[in-house]
Amino acid sequence: MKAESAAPALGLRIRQLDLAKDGGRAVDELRALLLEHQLLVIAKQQLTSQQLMDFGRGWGELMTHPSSVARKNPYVQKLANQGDVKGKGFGAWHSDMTWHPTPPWITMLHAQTIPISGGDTGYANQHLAYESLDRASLDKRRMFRRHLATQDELEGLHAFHVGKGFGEHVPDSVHPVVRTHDETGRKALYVNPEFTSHIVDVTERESERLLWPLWLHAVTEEFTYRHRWSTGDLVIWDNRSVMHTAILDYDEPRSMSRIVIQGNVPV
Ligand SMILES: O=C(O)CCC(=O)C(=O)O
Ligand SMILES: [Fe+2]
Repeated sequence: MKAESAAPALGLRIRQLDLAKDGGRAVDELRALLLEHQLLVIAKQQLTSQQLMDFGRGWGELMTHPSSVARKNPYVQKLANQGDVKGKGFGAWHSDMTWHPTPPWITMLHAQTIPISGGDTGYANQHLAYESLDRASLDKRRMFRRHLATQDELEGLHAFHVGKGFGEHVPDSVHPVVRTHDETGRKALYVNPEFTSHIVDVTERESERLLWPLWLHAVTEEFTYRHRWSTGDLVIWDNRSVMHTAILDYDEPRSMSRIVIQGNVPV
C-alpha cells in the first residue's frame, strides 16, 4: 500500500490496497495510521454490505444506529438521498452518536452513488482545536466579539448530549467537554452543535457563553479537510478526535453505506 497526506490538518490517502482481498491483514497497519492521521481515505473499493461488516469487525464490535434498528441489516446504515436536499437543510458539525454512553470510536463511510458536484463531507481535527485554544483565545475574542475559553476554564467541565431526537428509548449522555484519547492520551474538544445541548452544573448563560465560541473555533479552516467523494471511496475516521459535517448542497442522488464501531466511555 502507498500513502500520502490528504490535508495538513488531518487525513491520509491510501492507495493500492484491496480491502475485499487484504482488508483483514491490513487492519493493524491501518489502525496505527488512523491514530496518527485521524482519518483514512481508501479509494477504489467495491465492498458489499457483508464485506464492509467483515472488515469492520476486524476493528471491534459493530453498533446499530436508531435509524437502522428496524432494518433487515441493522449494522449497515444506508444513507440515501434522491437528490432532494439542496436548499432544504444544513449539515451540522458533530462527532457520531455522542448521546450514547459509549459512542462509536470510528465510523466508516463507503460511497456508492455520488453527485457530479456537491455532497462533500467536512472534517475538523479536534486535537488541533483544543491545543490551539490558549493561543487563539486572545485573537479570537476580538474576532468573535465573544470570550473564547482557555484550556484551564474547560478543565473538569461536562456536557449533556441529547439522543432523544431519535426516539424516546434512545439514551442521553453526559461526557467531558475535553476528551482524552484513550489510545494516544492526546486531548480533544468533545462538544458539538448537533447533539450537545448544554454544559452541566453551570448556568444556562454560562453554558451558552462557553459553547458558541468553542464551536466556531472548532471548525476553523486550518483544522479541516473537505472530502470530495468518488464512487468506491471508503473513509474511516476517529470520532474521539474528529468532528464532521455532511454538506447538503446537491440535487442529484447520493448513497452511502455506513458502519460504526463501539467505543469506550469518554474520559
Ligand atoms: O453523509 C455524509 O457526508 C456524512 C454523514 C454522517 O454524518 C455520518 O455518516 O456519520
Ligand atoms: Fe455523522
